[in-house]
Amino acid sequence: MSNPLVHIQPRVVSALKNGEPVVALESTIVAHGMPFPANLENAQTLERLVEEGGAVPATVAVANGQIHVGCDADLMHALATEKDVWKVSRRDLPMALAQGALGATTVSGTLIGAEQAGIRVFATGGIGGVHRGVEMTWDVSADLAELAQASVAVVSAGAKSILDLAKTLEVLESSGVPVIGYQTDEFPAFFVRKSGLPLPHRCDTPDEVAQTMHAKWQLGLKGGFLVANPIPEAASADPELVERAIAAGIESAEEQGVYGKALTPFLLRFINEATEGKSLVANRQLVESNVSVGAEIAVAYAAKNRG
Ligand code: PSU
Ligand code: MN
Repeated sequence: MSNPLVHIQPRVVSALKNGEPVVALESTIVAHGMPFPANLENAQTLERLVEEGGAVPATVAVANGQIHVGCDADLMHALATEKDVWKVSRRDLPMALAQGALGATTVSGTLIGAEQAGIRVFATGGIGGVHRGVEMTWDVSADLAELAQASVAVVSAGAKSILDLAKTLEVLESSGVPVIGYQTDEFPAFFVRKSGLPLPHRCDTPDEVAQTMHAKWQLGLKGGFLVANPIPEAASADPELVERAIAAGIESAEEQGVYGKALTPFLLRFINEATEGKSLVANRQLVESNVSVGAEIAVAYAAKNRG
């Protein structure tokens, strides 16, 4: 039942066929989330961490008219270095495929690739959500709608406070996406472990998460999970430094008239520069932590499905 528009790497195909754990990774983080060469090093480290955790990595991207579930070294290098790599969310996917564009998938685009392939776990840094000032802009990331329909658990460090975190949680509740605090009772705020926003659900082990995934999908409920894993204590950034950078970034975006799909990459770049790379170090460490947790969850879920 393979779809000609979805190219799944052979080792991913065989892992899925054998019920072995696979972890999807996004490529927007490579093309638009970090500068070169940190982005390429990070992508390679993440794939290695998935392997060390006993799972098969599958970085999702778009190239030559297909969604690639699993990127080879050449494609990864192109994503990390080429100018004009498309940022591909659900909206952009048809045009990117039709035009044979080189595209980096956001959380929403990656969820589509993961679901097409049958991958149940996806690890990333931070998801998109409801932007601050939504009353004026109506800017709500397609990531939230996709989380409501793709049956995949996304491990992230919560979301950056470039977003309105409280409203982001409200939308997730409305659309029935469980947000699971991983070893925490609070929604983490990306660079920092706490946001002050309590979460109703908490799991302390990969097994508990796997059990919850199993319960949702065995019941036949469609849609995903957000597993919120706080940044490791030692990596967490100075909250004031970050908050100042974010506020300045939002102001600068307004002044320059940056909006729509350009806004998030603009803010990510702005914050990296304003914190003189401090945020980039924290960013890399938190993604690594999420990927390791993602591999553990994928292993636990695969074991549950076999047993
Ligand atoms: N937030 C981050 N890092 C990221 C992104 C968001 O802290 O790299 C990326 C992800 O790919 C996410 C996308 O899916 O930005 C959301 O973009 P938008 O806000 O345009 O939906
Ligand atoms: Mn948006």
